[in-house]
Order: sequence, then structure tokens, then C-alpha cells
Amino acid sequence: MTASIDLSNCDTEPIHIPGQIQSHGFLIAVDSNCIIRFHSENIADFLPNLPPNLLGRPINDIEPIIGANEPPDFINQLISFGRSNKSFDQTNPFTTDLQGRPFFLIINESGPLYLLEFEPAESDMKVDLQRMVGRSVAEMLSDKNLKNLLKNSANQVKNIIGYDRVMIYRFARDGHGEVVAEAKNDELEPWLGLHYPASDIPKQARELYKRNLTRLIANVHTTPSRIVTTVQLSENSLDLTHSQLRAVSPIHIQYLKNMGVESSFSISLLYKKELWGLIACHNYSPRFIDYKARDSAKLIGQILSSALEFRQDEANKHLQEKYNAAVDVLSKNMLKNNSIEEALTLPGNNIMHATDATGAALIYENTVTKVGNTPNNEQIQKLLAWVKENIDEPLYYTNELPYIYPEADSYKKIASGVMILTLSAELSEYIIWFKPEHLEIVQWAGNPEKNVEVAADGSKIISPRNSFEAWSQEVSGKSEPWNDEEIKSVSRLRAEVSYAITQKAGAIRMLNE
Ligand code: BLA
Repeated sequence: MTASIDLSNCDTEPIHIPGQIQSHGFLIAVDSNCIIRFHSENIADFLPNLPPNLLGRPINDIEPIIGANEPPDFINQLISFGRSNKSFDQTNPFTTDLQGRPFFLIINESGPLYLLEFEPAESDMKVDLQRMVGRSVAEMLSDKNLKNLLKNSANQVKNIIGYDRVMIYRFARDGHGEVVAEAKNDELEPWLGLHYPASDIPKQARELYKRNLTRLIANVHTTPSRIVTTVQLSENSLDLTHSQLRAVSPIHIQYLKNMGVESSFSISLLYKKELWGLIACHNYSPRFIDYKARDSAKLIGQILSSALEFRQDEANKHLQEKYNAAVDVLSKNMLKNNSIEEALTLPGNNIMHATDATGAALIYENTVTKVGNTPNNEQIQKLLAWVKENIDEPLYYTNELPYIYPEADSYKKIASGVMILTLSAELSEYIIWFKPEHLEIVQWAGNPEKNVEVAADGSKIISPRNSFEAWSQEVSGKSEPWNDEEIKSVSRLRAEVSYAITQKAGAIRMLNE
């Protein structure tokens, strides 16, 4: 099924139904009557004494083998309990004994079926998780500053799970991502500040990470185990969205191998139910952390998510207040000042401050008045001629002007983003805001020639380093997007300017009468 997936169509790979699992555990799927409908082929590696032909048998037949010390019918009881509570959170993980080894049984729903996943109940982490998480949370939240909060969180996750590199990876509105905090072993080169294109974590993967908040890839070198069934549907149809053992997309396995990463673990960070980012952890040797350890990491992620949500709301409020204050001063000055033009373009507080633009121009009564960093008058006039021809909306904005209006390519460093407010199309009166190209030149630490990954046919190999290059090309000619608060602020300014113009027109009429 994955044969036709290549770098250009990653987001079509059905990664929730891979038809196989990672082989550090095994899976059985039963229907609502507890009849075995699917199981992974590797079940015999864990349980050599199984009866033949498991498919179609009631789970009770093998209960003495998968739960030697449990009461008969324990799986049925666990499922009934979860079903009546509409959640398996209370019983996951259920500790059981397999061949004298402790295992965790984790139950989740998959459509009308129930996934029973068994994985070793042993991490290489000999720590008191509960104590550690408590301490970590206190440490994490000790600093109100966003940058420090993120850095502390990366440090604490590294403390708890001990991976070689822990990054906080934040998604931007256009889907690309940036490493915004990092805790790593000293010998590793830093990736802090690097940006990656949206396609590195395709859409369907993000959807899964919103629903299943941790993702362990224990060992990129193991062979996945196929899931077998007699169900009439294709074996690939067992939905593993909520599975712990879901096998990994071969493309992503290759990506990890290209980086030398042998195990990865990620924890979702949500903001108002959307994926804000991931805590992405890499280990340069295989690594298995058990369900309880993953659950502790998930808790850290949830606490960080709520701290982020609170701060994001504060930040939006702060932006809104800042723009509001600027527009208040502008409207006061317009009413006070004889000239609208002067009131809007005074140094200190002018139209630019109603947004986070780095330049703005007022085109009013046949005069162009510029503030901050802007294209020259001729370029502005040409842009306006294009606007007249092509744009109908009274408020138009883009963060990739050179792609829509190629003339702008020559001044993209000043104006990859524009927001254009038409005051009067008839009189050709406008306010334009400009934002520069957002290409930050971030240098790789260490030798840039090291690890240049080129395949035998000369093509680039997928890895964060090459992705970073790809991202740099992708964002050429693009600015930071215009945020909702900026759009609201400019709409408010439009109302204030209209009001001031009407007031003045009224005053002039009265003088003439
Ligand atoms: C998944 N890609 C992921 C994940 C991360 C990244 C963090 C989550 C799974 C995990 O924790 O390993 C990407 N990892 C990164 C990035 C950095 C990093 C950007 O460390 C930067 C520091 N990936 C590609 C391309 C495709 C692709 C081109 O680069 C598709 C053709 C696919 N990535 C891909 C898929 C998944 C994925 C399918 C889902 C894997 C899964 O959960 O099964």
C-alpha cells in the first residue's frame, strides 16, 4: 500500500492503517463478544504455548496464558468496565504476567473492535516517576517568560525520560515548524532556531498526534510484525489511530535513519484543541520507555499545553491592547490636527503602530507619505495601479506578494507582506502596510559540509538538515503572516479615519456657509 508514496505525496499515506505493528509488543483485536478477529504475527514470539488458529476463538481460550494470575474472564470485565465508563483511562495500563515477565495490557477502541496491546512493563528508567514529575512541574512553571518556560520544559522532559536530544518544535500558521527550545547532550550540534517545511510532518500525522498524544518509535532497525485476520475486509483496515504499537511510515523511518536517530518519542502540545507543537525526543541508540513513563511525559505535555494556552491568550490580549492604544492616539490626533495626513504619519505614533508592520505609506490627496521601511514612490504607485486593476476587497492582505505580483520580487526584503486598505478607490486614497521577507539566516553549528546527504542518484536525502534548506527556499519572498489582531486593528482604524474625514468635511462646509 505504501509503494506509491514518495516525497511529493506524503500526506496521502494512510498511516493509521499500516497493517503492522512495532515488534516490541504484540496486539490482539477482539470484537464486542470478545472473539479474536485480528492479531499480530509476532504473538508466538512472546507466547510459545498458544493453541493454533487463534482467529475466531474467544479470548477466554487464551486467558490463562495472557493473564496467569488473573481471574477468568478478566479481559471481558476490563472491556465492559471501559465501555460503561466510555474510557479505558482508569484501567490502562493493566499489569499482567506473561511467562514470568510483567507486561502492560493497554486497551483502546478501534471502531467496533477493541485493541489489546501487550508491551513489557519495564523501562530502563529506575526512577520514582511520580516524585520526579511533581518536581519537574514545579521547576517548569517557575519562570513566567515563554522562552524560559519552554527551555525548562525541554530540560525536565530530558531529565525524566533521558533521551539524547529533546526539542520543542512549534508549528507556525502556515504549518512549517521551528525548534524553539532544546535540551541535548553536549556533543550534539544544536538545532535550536532551525525551521522545517510543513511536509516533514504531514497533515494526517498531525491529525493522529492530536488524538493520540504520545508516539514512541522504539527502534528504527526492527522489522515490523504483520497483523493477520480472517475478517473479510483487507487486513490493512484495522484502524490503529489509538494504538500504542502502530508501525511507522517507512518514509519517516528512513528520515530518522538518515539523521542517525534510532529511537524517537514525541509528545503533543495542544492549543485550543489544535496541535501547537511537539516535544520531539531523539535517541541515538534504540530506546524503549514503558507506558507509565510515556504517560508521565504526556502529563508534562498537558501541563505545558495549558501553561502555553494561558500565555498565548495573554500575548494576544497584549497585542490587542498595544494596537488599540496606537489607534486611540491616531484618532485623537486626527480630530485635533488640521491635517489627517500629518496626524497619521507623525514620528512616534503613526499608522505603522496599528500593526507590527515595519513600514507604511499613506496615499491621500495625491500625496504619498511614508513611514518606516517602504518601497520607493514609483514602486508604490505601480503597486497601486496593479491593485486598482486586480483587487476588489477594501482590505486586502498577503504575506507572499512577490508570488502574486512579481514586480515586488525586487523589493521583497522590504515588502514580501502587504496589507492594503482602500480609503477611497475613486480618489485613489489608500493606506499600505509592509512587512519584510521572513527568511532568517540561521547558521548550522559545526562544519556545514559534514553530513551533506546526497543519494547515489544525486538527489537530496530527507533529513532535518536538508529540510532546513528546503524551508529556506520555500519562504523566500514570504513575510510573517498578518495576525487576526492586526486585521481587527486596521478595520478599526478605517472606521476612525472615515469618521475624522466626515467631521472635517462637515467643519469645512460650516465655515463656507
Ligand atoms: C512524523 N516527522 C514526524 C515526526 C516528527 C517529524 C517529529 C513525529 C514522529 C517522531 O517523533 O519521530 C519531523 N523530526 C521532524 C523534524 C525534526 C525532527 C522536522 O526531529 C526537526 C528537528 N517526513 C518527511 C517527508 C515525509 C515525512 C518528506 O520529511 C513524507 C514524504 C513523513 N513524518 C512523515 C510521516 C510521519 C512523520 C508519515 C508520521 C510517522 C508516524 O507516526 O507513523
